[in-house]
Amino acid sequence: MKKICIIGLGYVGLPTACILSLKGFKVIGVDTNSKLVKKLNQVDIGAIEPGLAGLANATIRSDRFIAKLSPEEADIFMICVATPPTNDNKADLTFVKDAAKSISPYLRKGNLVVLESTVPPGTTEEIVKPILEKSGLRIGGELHLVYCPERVLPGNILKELVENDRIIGGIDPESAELAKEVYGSFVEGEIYLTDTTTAEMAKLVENSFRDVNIAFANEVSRVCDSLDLSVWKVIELANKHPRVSIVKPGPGVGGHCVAVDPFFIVQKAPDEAKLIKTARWVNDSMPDYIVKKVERAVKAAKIKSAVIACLGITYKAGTGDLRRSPALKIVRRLREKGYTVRACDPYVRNFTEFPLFSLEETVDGADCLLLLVDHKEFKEIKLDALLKKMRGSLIIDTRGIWLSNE
Ligand code: SAJ
Repeated sequence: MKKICIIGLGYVGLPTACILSLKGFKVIGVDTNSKLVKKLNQVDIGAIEPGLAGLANATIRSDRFIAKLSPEEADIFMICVATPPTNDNKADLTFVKDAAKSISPYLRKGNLVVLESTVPPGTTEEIVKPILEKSGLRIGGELHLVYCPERVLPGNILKELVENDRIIGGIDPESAELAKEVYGSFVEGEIYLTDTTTAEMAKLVENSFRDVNIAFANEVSRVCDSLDLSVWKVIELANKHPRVSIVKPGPGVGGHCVAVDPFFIVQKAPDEAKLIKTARWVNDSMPDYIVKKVERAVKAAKIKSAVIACLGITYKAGTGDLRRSPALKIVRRLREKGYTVRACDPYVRNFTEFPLFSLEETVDGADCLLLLVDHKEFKEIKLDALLKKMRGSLIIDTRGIWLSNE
């Protein structure tokens, strides 16, 4: 039985650990978060991702997956740690470097090291490789090294981990082939082999593509507002063209991937990545734009001491994840501006920053209904029913769940 040591048990490392242990590998999961390690080994893990907690608890019980605070010898090492942006939107590679250093003493001839974390192009070759070389092993030959970016969509991770195609960038072709065998044990999609830097760039380009497309939709939305047109109608009609497929505008882009990764391209090629940088600006400025839209609407309706009902605070539909949530930013700013703001979200638990209400309490007596997240629970509600409970009739539907049908 091959042994895999996975460094970082976050939203990618943990499901990957579970799936690999299901496929017959002996998995050692390593994380510096002692609470998480303890909870995992006590079969008591909770997770936002649907199905993950149950799967983790079941695999821990099977004894083929144990969680630890530090690495140990293995056949394969996978680095799945976070690469958060710094204050000036550069990739903070501290966790990647620490992970590479932490496995170095345990590396043996013939081992495979995989980096999955999202990183600027060149990181595997220029940063990880020199750290691993300190083990005394020759990279490519004695120690195999690849970059294999994760591609899973939060909210659908367990399915996408298995079904999505994967890219493996090898430091040499032999490393890539070895990694293909490992990923081939659970990936049902195609596996494409390339070099490390191309694979790193492909990952960043995927999320930048999404960001630029959403920025285009958001810009169209702002233009339509200025021309007093319904963006939903305009996009619906434009999308009838056989080669046009505009995504949905919204209150901005959140989460820890699409809102961050494009900056890693800008970091590497600031003079060339103009469109990518502008898209980030467009999407990051959406929360402020929505707040101004609310202010304008309230002023135009001559409402004094407006009560604003905010539906949803998560970064996107169907999750309780609040990271970089544009909806949460909007609620915070409206509160700072002195409005009476009531917010609800059926997916958020243990939130302490401000009180959350039930949907009924949120809309009861409100002047303005501000839809921020297109959770299915909100989509199922009839707008008329909500309006009856309100004092006023202002509606700002940033996700088009009601207004797109007008
Ligand atoms: N959003 C819109 N309009 C849309 C689609 C999304 O405003 O039409 C917003 C969402 O509300 C959210 C943000 O964009 O705030 C990002 O959501 P998302 O569902 O597009 O993506 P993430 O961040 O949850 O996951 C992305 C995925 N990347 C792509 O689809 C290219 C996923 O496959 C990646 O694995 C993940 O980033 C990652 O970890 O990099």
